[in-house]
Amino acid sequence: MPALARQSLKASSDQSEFLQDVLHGLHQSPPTLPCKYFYDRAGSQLFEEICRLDEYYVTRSEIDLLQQCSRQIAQHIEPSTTVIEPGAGAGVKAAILLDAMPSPRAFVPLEISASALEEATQSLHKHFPGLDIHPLEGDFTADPQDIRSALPETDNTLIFFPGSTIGNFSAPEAVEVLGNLSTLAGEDGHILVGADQIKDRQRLTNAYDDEKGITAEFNKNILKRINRELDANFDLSGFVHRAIYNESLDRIEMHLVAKGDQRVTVSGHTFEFADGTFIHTENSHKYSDDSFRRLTQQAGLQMVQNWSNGEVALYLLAR
Ligand code: AVJ
Repeated sequence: MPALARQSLKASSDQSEFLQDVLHGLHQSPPTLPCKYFYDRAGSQLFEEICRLDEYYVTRSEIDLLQQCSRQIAQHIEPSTTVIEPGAGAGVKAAILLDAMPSPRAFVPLEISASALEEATQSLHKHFPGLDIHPLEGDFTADPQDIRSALPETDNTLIFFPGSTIGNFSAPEAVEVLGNLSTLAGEDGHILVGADQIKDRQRLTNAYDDEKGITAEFNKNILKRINRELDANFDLSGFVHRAIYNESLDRIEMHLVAKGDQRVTVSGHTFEFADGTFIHTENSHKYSDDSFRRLTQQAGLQMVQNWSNGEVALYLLAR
């Protein structure tokens, strides 16, 4: 019987850390909320819905690409490799990769959303009944040593980081994330990263401002969560979703724009948002091969091979 009992990394979904992050963010200029807090149960479900939208090409396109190149990827990977997937979501992409690998040693989904973690574990266990699965509840920005010590011993490690999650980070942060993943991968380890590519501006903004308003609901869900978990009183009808493409920084920015003056208390701390000002909730950076290669180099990693279908790219990196 594979190990299905989930382990937790210390302080991963700690309430006081959530409050600290929110207060700190709202004191910035412009006020900011960390996008990792999008993913409570409702937020994770809304994100799954986003992935099925016509406008949101990212997930479909990456699954397509992965199906096309998983055999080639697997050729670079030793037998008996442990695959660690930070932010595993529902585990659909991992299944494609694991299917192409000769004899994976174990799979470790690492997730801040307990419900998504549960779903990934169940579905992968069904697909691969013989595979050791070690679900780990926590934040992939945690100390790589802490993550390692919660895992079984392994010779080879592949860190699977698809979905353009890296896009949430600014260049210096992304370099730090890649550095942490490199430490987590260990000596002979590999990292497979998915990144979204720069493309037509209208397609980009449509992907983050869909017709049905699911992305708007996803964006506002963070306010709902703060109201519920941090004793706050955001008026949800007082903020409007906005997605803009920042050309100079090659990123989509998601904002919540105040409609009329807003006054909000969060656990006794008062914040004012004047009409038309906004809370910055997410960045989603888009890359060219050149800009991604620069990140890789700054993190001290080698690019082993890369694949693209003209929409999204996969980069196989090694130390
Ligand atoms: C999960 C970070 C890859 O940036 O495309 C989707 C999140 N936000 N729609 C992205 C997201 C709005 C998504 N990532």
